[in-house]
This record gives sequence, structure tokens and C-alpha cells, in this order.
Amino acid sequence: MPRTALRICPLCEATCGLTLTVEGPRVTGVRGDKDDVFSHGFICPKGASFGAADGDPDRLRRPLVRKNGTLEEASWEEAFDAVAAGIRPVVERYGPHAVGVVLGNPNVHTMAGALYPPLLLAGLGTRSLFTASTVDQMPKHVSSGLLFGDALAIPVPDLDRTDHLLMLGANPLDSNGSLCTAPDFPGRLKALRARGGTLTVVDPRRTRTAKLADRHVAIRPGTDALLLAAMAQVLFADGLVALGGLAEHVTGVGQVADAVRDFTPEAVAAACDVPAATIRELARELAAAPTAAVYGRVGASTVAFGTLTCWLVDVLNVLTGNLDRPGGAMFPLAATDRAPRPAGPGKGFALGRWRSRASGHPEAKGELPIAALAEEIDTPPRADDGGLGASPVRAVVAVATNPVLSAPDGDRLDKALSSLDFMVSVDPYLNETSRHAHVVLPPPPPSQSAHHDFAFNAFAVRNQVRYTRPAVPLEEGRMAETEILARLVLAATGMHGADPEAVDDLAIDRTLGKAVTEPHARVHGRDPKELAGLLTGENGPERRLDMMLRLGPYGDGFGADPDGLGLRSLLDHPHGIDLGPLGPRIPQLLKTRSGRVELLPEPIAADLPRLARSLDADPAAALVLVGRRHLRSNNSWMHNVPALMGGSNRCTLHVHPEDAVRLGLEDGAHARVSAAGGEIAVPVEVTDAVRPGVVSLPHGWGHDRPGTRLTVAGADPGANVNQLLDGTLLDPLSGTAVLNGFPVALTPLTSPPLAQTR
Ligand SMILES: Nc1nc2c(c(=O)[nH]1)N[C@H]1C(S)=C(S)[C@@H](COP(=O)(O)OP(=O)(O)OC[C@H]3O[C@@H](n4cnc5c(=O)[nH]c(N)nc54)[C@H](O)[C@@H]3O)O[C@H]1N2
Ligand SMILES: Nc1nc2c(c(=O)[nH]1)N[C@H]1C(S)=C(S)[C@@H](COP(=O)(O)OP(=O)(O)OC[C@H]3O[C@@H](n4cnc5c(=O)[nH]c(N)nc54)[C@H](O)[C@@H]3O)O[C@H]1N2
Ligand code: SF4
Ligand SMILES: [Mo]
Repeated sequence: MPRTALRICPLCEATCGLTLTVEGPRVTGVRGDKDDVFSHGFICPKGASFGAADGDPDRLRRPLVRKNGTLEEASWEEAFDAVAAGIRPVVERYGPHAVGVVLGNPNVHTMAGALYPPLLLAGLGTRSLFTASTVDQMPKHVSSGLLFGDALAIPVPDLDRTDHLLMLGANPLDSNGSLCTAPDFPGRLKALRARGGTLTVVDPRRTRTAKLADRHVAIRPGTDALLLAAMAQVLFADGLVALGGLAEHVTGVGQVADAVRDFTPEAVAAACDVPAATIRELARELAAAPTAAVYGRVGASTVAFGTLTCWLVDVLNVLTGNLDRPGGAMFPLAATDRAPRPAGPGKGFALGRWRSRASGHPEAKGELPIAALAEEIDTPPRADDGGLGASPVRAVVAVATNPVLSAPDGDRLDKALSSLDFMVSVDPYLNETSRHAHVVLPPPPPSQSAHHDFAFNAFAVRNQVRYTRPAVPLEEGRMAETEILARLVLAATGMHGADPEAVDDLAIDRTLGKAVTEPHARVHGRDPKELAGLLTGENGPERRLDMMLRLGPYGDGFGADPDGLGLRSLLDHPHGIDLGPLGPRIPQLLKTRSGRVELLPEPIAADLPRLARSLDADPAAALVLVGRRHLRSNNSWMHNVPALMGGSNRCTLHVHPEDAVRLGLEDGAHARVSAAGGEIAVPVEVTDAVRPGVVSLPHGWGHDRPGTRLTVAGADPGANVNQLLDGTLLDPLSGTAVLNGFPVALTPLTSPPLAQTR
């Protein structure tokens, strides 16, 4: 008999509630959960294929262990024995930093990914951490760290109440939103316009989002920082700066005025290819709107001036008095966040506490650039020590990551990974990256995992909380991903064989032990053992969720507020609990040394001359490439779901008709694209959806490497855009790869390539 079960969708940041139809172990139907307190029944085509993705026959069911060079199915016991035997000797011989930890995007979509990697890193003591953040949002973390003293304090547009939204480098109609969790983003944008608000989209492509907007500004890629600096200049010059209630909590406004003085609209217009009059209008509209929010995403982040752009986004929010007020850019408060502490100075945010070995890249938020992972493996030991010891990375722990496709220069990384002493991948697929592992530990499909959004509730446009237990019981022979990661922590840190619940107990002891010492905490002075004994839940992860909820801002404080939240409340409300619209959080949220918003932090000021120098370049000289996402895609790992493939979801190069004529390229024919890191051959699609001088290619393709098990993806592999990059082009403050707006050259190919040139 079919039954239904609820599951929060893990396939993008919108976190829609799904109602699954389940027959035996299979998900046979998917609908939007109309009772979900946040998504109200919304579902997109990707969510609708949850069942197909969940039941993909290529998903691994058993661990794989390399024996005599080939990966073979093995028992879990054998697999973890191999992990312990592989990692410990590397730690003992070369030191902890010789173990690289690589964490990919799906970690923010699983409970396991939120709960265990911090323990793995602490237990290993390694500083060799590489994550998807440095091909994504690290510039925003750095900007927030410097401005607010907290790299995780990222304001989101108050989408449902704002009168004016200025969006740069984001295409939520296809991505469904990012660092702005909002189920039915398209509907919310339509509602904004229906209530008389305005939407401006800045994007070199006329995206589906741009088509919905009141105004589309087709900027030249990589120049948003100039545009935003000029808008700030106009606000100062026209006397439009009005911080409102924020004024007493902000320092450095005068310094920002000085810093942007020369970035007049006239000075930047040619570089941005946006008329000076338009830039003035954008600034004046922003200042005049009753409430407004500036929001930038991937196209404003993975660019040469990523951190400056992200900083300027919030500078404009501050200067117009829109930061932290309803209808502006606000800070969510998630149920598992730490309860707000009293306002006052904090520890601030430091950059560059250690450096990568090969190129000396400074760490940011404890991470090294993932673009430098290959060279951290293949560069010989050196005496020059930036704080990581002399040894290169010799072992890799990879969780939910496919950097061979998602990071620059996959060919070099491919070789580097195959040279490691040891590699373990926690991944459901044997793909371009996991094929190099000595051990592959496959998590169960999402229907068999519990879910709570530790990450995305902190970026949600409405405060709410939801939890779903596994929709389908764990199949025989499978292991929950939480248990896989707990055992991995034990195996990697010299405690192989201990009870995995010990890992959760350790986390609980540490957190409660600290909480009871904090003077403002509601559990101050209580006995941590007593508190631990009060926790409920069927397993370690549930008890940890219960603990975080009870200590959190809406929690019961372990009895202090009997009406407050705990795990029990979530189980009693399977469609979630609405915690209301976003509220002001300044000054309590600020953790800078001054206790204020520090509007012109020193590292930002030091990077501004580089921005000024960019004005000297000939803006029209180069043809540049930008990315794009398709509604039915998800980075590199969903090309194996037949229902999502085909149609317009293809790896084609968008070329403007004028450029096509100039370069002799024809629609449907192939072109060779070359750049610093290599060259690829791709079919051309001539379209005026890209502006002249810009071509666009999606990422996550290039499924043509041997030794993978991706039947559907392998049949239509596409080409890996990141092969065009050599890994040296980074935003210097954040170590984030420049994936948008880098120069390329195109030549027509007379016949389609037989195989990709690598
Ligand atoms: N050129 C270019 N490159 C880009 C981008 C771009 O815009 N342009 N975007 C960048 C961005 S924003 C990101 S976030 C990165 C993403 O890059 P990655 O972090 O590498 O993420 P994915 O490519 O999505 O690969 C995810 C891996 O996790 C596995 N996986 C899926 N579900 C689970 C699960 O439940 N548990 C575990 N353990 N594993 C799972 C998949 O099989 C796959 O191997 O790519 C970046 N690369
Ligand atoms: N369907 C689908 N949804 C996804 C994903 C997916 O792969 N597929 N990936 C998920 C992930 S990991 C993330 S991080 C989010 C990303 O979410 P978004 O940031 O909304 O995603 P993108 O579609 O990459 O939008 C970036 C836009 O920036 C534009 N752009 C490029 N360069 C510039 C520039 O210099 N200036 C300006 N102003 N614009 C520029 C591009 O043309 C593009 O339209 O999406 C998530 N959701
Ligand atoms: S919008 Fe995102 S979360 Fe919602 S159904 Fe689609 S993929 Fe899932
Ligand atoms: Mo991302």
C-alpha cells in the first residue's frame, strides 16, 4: 500500500517541504507540501524528480575499497579499517596538515554535513581545509567578518516586505535563490512587483529573472564593484546618505566617502558599459525607496573583486539606512543559532592567520582556496613554512565534493589525487573525484535520511523551523550518513572502533560545558551532566538537535521557558513552526572589536587601489566568459537523472549574434574555447540573451573520464568549463576562484570533436 511521508527537499537552498508517496523502499510520487509553514506547497521541476534522483540505480549501495588497484565492494567494517590504516600513518609521519579535508556543497544540505565535519577538523587538527566556499560565497563571509565581526552574519533581502530590490549576479528563477532561502522565489518577486515595488537586475545575461524585472542592466562582467562604488559616490555627493537609527552603531562612514570619491559615475561608465546617467538613477532610486535591499550572489562573488563587491552591497544597504530594518537587508535568527548575547565588543575577524604552502595564499575563515588544492598536493615539500609544516597534502578526506569538475583545472587535480598516499570519499556516486579514492563510503539516498536545515535557516527570509525523520527506513546493509561521518571521525583521529555515539556525547559535553559558564545563558551555573540527561531523541544527531534548539533563541532553556522549543515541538509540528518575520538584530549581533559596524575595514581599504587600477584597462579588449545555471541542474551531480536531462539543459556556449558573425561561429556548430588553463570544444548556441563581448557556459559537465559509474551523465558528458582555468586567478582577500568574467578565445571547429581535448 502506498503511504505518504514528509521530507524537506535537499536539492537547492529553497528548502521546500515535500510530500512523498512511498511504496516499499521506493519514492513513487512527489508533491509540494501545501501545509508546510514556509513553502506552502511550492515545488520546482528538480524537486518533482526527487524520487528519480533518490532511486537512481547508479547510487552506490555498499562501501568500495581499493584492492590491487581496483575498487571493490566491501563490508563497512573493512572500509573503516582501511580508513584508519590509511590516514593515521600519514598524520603520524607527516603531521596533521598533511591530511587535506575537502568539503563540498551537499554538506550544507545534510544533517551529517553540519554536525560532524567540525569534529573531524578539530580531532585531526589540520589546517588543510578546502571547501566549495572558495568557488562560491567566501567573499561574502570575509565581507561580513570584517563589517560585523562574524563571517556567518550575512544579511538577506527582506523579500516579502521590501519596496525595492537591486539584485546583482543572481538568477533565482533558475537557481531558486542562494544565501537567501525563499521557497517560491519567483512568486515572491512577482508579489514584490504586484504590491508596487520595483526590481532591478544587474547581469550580463538577460536571464529569466532579468525578464521579470522592471529594469535590466547588462553590465560588463567583473565590474559590479565599480558600479556600486559609483552609486555610493552619488549618495555622498547628492547628500542622500541617511543611516537612520543605524547611525550610532556604525563607524567609518566618512572614510568610505573619501574612499569612493574618485569612483564617479563618469569615471566607471566605460568600464561597466553602463551610462553614467543610469548609475545616478540607480543610486537615487535606491535612496528614494521607502525600503530597499541590495543583494548580490554568485556573479557578484566569484569575480576578481568579489570581496569588494560583497562589501559594497552592504555599504549601500548601510548608507541608505536599509540594513537591519524591515523591508531592507536583515539578519535571520535560526532556531539552532546561539541565543543572542548582550551587545558589546567582540573578538573581531582575522584573515591570513596561516598561509598555503605552495603559493602562500592567506587562509580565510580557516580555509585555503580550493583552487590551490592540486598544488598543495603536487608541490614538493619546502622549508618555507606558512604555518602548515613542510609536507604537502598526502591524504585527502573528501565529503560530498566533486572538485575535479567544480574547481579550476580538473586535469591537474585528477593527477594530484591519483598520487595521494590515501583518499577516502563519502559520496553516493563513483564519479570524476571519488574514482580516485582508496575507500568510498556511500551515504543512503535522501529519503532514508532525517533532515533539518542547520545551514539555510540562518539565511531564510522568514524565521521558521522544521524537521523531518527518514521517510523510508534505512535499507538493509546501509549506514546513516551521520553514523558514517561519526565513524570516520573516530577512524581518522585514532579512536577507530569506538561507539559512534561517543562522538555525539563529546559534542554535547563540550557545548553544554561551555554554555553553563556563559553569564548571560539561561543555563548558567547548571550541571552539564544534568542537562545532558534531559536531552531527548532516538539517536545522537537528534539529541544534538534537541540540545541546540533548547539552548537557542526560541528554546525552552532546559526548563527556563516551558513553552520554548525542543525536538519534541518539531516532532509535534511535522509541517514546521513559523517563528515570524525577520526582526532587527543590531547591535547584539555585532562581534567587531569596536562593537559597531566597521564600514571601512583595513583589508578592504588596502584592496581599493587595485579596483582603481582596473579603470586603466581597455574594457572592450577581451571576450570574457560567465557561467549559467539551468533550473533542472544541480552543480555537477544531477546529470545522471534522466528526467532532468535534455531540452535546454545542455552544455552549450551562448554567443551573442554580433560576436558569432565577427568570429565566424554558427549556431549548432562547434567552437574551441581556450584560456589560461586549457581548451575545450563545445557546441555554439547563438543568442542575444548574452551581451556582446560575453559568452556563457554552464559548469558541472565533463563526465567523460574513465572509471566512473554515471550511466546517464556519461552518455552526454558535455565539457568541463573549469578546465579553462589554471587556478591562479583568485579574489585575493577571500581566495575565491574567478569563475566569472575571465578572458577566453574562440575559434570555429569545422567538425565536432571525437573526444574532448585535455
Ligand atoms: N565554473 C563554475 N564552477 C563552479 C560554479 C560556477 O558557477 N561556475 N559554482 C560553484 C559553486 S557555487 C559550488 S557550491 C560548487 C559545487 O561543487 P561541489 O562542492 O564539488 O559540489 P557538487 O558539484 O554539487 O558535487 C557534490 C558531490 O556530492 C555528492 N553528493 C550528493 N548528495 C550527497 C549526500 O547526500 N551526501 C554526500 N556525502 N555526498 C553527496 C555528489 O555525488 C557529488 O560528488 O561548484 C562551483 N563550481
Ligand atoms: N537549478 C540549479 N539551482 C541551483 C544550483 C544549480 O546548479 N542549478 N546551484 C546552487 C548553488 S551551489 C548556488 S551557489 C546557487 C547560485 O545561485 P545564483 O547566484 O542565483 O546562480 P547563478 O545562476 O549562477 O547566477 C549568477 C548570475 O550571475 C551572472 N553574472 C556572471 N558574471 C557576472 C558579473 O560579473 N556581474 C553580474 N552582475 N552578474 C554576473 C550570470 O550571468 C548569472 O545569471 O544556486 C543553487 N541552486
Ligand atoms: S526549489 Fe529547490 S528546494 Fe524547492 S523543490 Fe525545487 S529543488 Fe527542491
Ligand atoms: Mo554554491
